[in-house]
Amino acid sequence: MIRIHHAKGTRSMRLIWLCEELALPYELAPVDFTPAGRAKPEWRRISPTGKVPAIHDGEFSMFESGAIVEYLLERYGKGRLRPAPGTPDSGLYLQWGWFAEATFARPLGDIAQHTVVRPEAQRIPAVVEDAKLRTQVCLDALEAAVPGGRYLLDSGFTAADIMMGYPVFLARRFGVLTPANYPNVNAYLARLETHPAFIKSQQ
Ligand SMILES: N[C@@H](CCC(=O)N[C@@H](CS)C(=O)NCC(=O)O)C(=O)O
Repeated sequence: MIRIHHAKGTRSMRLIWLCEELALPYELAPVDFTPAGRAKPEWRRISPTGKVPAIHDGEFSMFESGAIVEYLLERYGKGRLRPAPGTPDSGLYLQWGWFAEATFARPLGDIAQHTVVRPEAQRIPAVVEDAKLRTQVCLDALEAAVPGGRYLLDSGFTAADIMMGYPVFLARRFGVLTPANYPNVNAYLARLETHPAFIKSQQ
């Protein structure tokens, strides 16, 4: 049984979403997402930097949401939700999955740190303003990639869309994506939100 260490509204939603799409059985282990909870030695043994998510798959445990997505696909995917390795489509799949976490989620992480995660005395408003500009550059890139709200790959929905759903969702939560800007990204998010597996991931 896969155990997903989960806190609502965090990247653990990617793993719930993936397991739901693949119809994999899983259970949720709630994480205490307070600063004290993330610092607890028992949580640091599972996630050394205290971040969410992590999983257990039997006795095996790992952290980093994108790596967990790939591991679950390798182990249980049976070729679903990702193109065949070594193909150009696989290159695009990797490009967008990495972009979602390594590029797009970075400024959003800065906004999160300086609006909700850190104690108020440690928040720097100028960091938030700069991070919003960097988020817009990523939204510009995505706007061009999902005309009419299509999925990232011509072949259809893949786990790259699961990776991307999280920063798009955060961009909306932080008010950088609004109903009035980025029509293609809004249509893309609306499309993702029709997935029953996405709805389950919001628990
Ligand atoms: N690259 C990591 C990022 C993990 C991450 O930053 N998680 C956030 C929640 S979505 C977190 O735990 N933030 C608290 C912190 O930074 O201490 C991943 O994809 O798992």
